[in-house]
Amino acid sequence: MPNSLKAKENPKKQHQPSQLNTMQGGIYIGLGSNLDEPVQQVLTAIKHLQSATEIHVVAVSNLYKTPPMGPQDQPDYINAVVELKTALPPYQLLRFLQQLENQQARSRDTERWSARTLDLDLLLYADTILNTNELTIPHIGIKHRAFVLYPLYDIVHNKSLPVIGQIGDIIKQLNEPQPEIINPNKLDV
Ligand code: A4P
Ligand code: MG
Repeated sequence: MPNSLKAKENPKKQHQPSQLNTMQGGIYIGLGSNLDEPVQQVLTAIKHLQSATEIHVVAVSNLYKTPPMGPQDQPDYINAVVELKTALPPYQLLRFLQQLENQQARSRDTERWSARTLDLDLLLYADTILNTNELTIPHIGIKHRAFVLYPLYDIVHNKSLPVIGQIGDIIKQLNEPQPEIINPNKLDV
């Protein structure tokens, strides 16, 4: 499987080692878009994460073109996963992600799993387990979705993740082909 892209930090924002030490690591965010130039939507969201003061982006996966889960009368998605460190606790991070979705014109008055400009899912927050309406961690879909597992594998490889286990093993059990990797320079999706 392919290597992940190197995280490019915003040169204007540099975290001091002392700040990084106080941030929680092992946090993974799933990004998805299938409206209004999805590749650009995902790249813009990654840039916003990279420039947020409270967030340090550790790694970025490849971008994948994936068939829609849910209603089939919608375009293919672009999906990716980002690994973070952050000073934000889980609910504050969720609210921050929802603000980013809103900034990128995310509409919420639509059918479940319908097309969207940007979806940011909090997949894992270290070894935290939460089961509330507002926030479920680990995200409920991780183990069943090729569009989450393949980009996650780009970043974690064979490392065992808390609560979830080894992504390579889960991918083998899922038995779905690797989605197509989209080079960000190729914008014809
Ligand atoms: N919520 C609970 N836990 C979480 C979490 N871990 N991360 C709550 C993010 N949100 C979480 O989310 C609905 C509610 O889930 C929020 O109010 C939040 O408090 P939403 O983003 O507003 O709505 P949604 O995304 O339409 O709903 P849902 O059920 O979360 O959908 P998914 O699981 O995000 O799936 N096909 C492909 N190929 N690629 C995709 O990325 N994505 C979806 C959406 C459907 N089909 C797809 C893809
Ligand atoms: Mg969602």
